[in-house]
Amino acid sequence: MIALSACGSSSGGADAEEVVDCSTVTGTDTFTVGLDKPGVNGAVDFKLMSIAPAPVVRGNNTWVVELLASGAPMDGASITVSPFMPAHQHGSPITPVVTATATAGQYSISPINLWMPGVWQTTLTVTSGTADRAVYSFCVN
Ligand SMILES: [Cu+2]
Repeated sequence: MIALSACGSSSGGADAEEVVDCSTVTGTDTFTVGLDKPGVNGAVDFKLMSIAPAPVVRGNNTWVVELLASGAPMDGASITVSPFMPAHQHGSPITPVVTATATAGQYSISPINLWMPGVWQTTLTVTSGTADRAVYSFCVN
């Protein structure tokens, strides 16, 4: 008989089948339309406008974010997006592609590949004009 442990997997193992109970995880975000993150430099306001699937899932996700500078939608911004798993100090092998939408200041980001169960911190960095960044944190299982 084989005992399967839901918790306590070895710290060295990047186990995609690990079970994580996100209901016991604190300090992560809960998606609501317009989920607001002021940039760390105080220059850009980040608003998460939609996510698909909802809630955030393990695997590929598509998000739409709105960027505001002094309350005005930022068009033509250059944005990089980096998913990172702090517990294991690794990212994702897939680089998300950022595409401007038809709505002023809004950008679609896909795929945000959260390939392991657990907490992922996804950093959105604006590199053009008004540089700033914000982090969205979600648990997936
Ligand atoms: Cu991991």
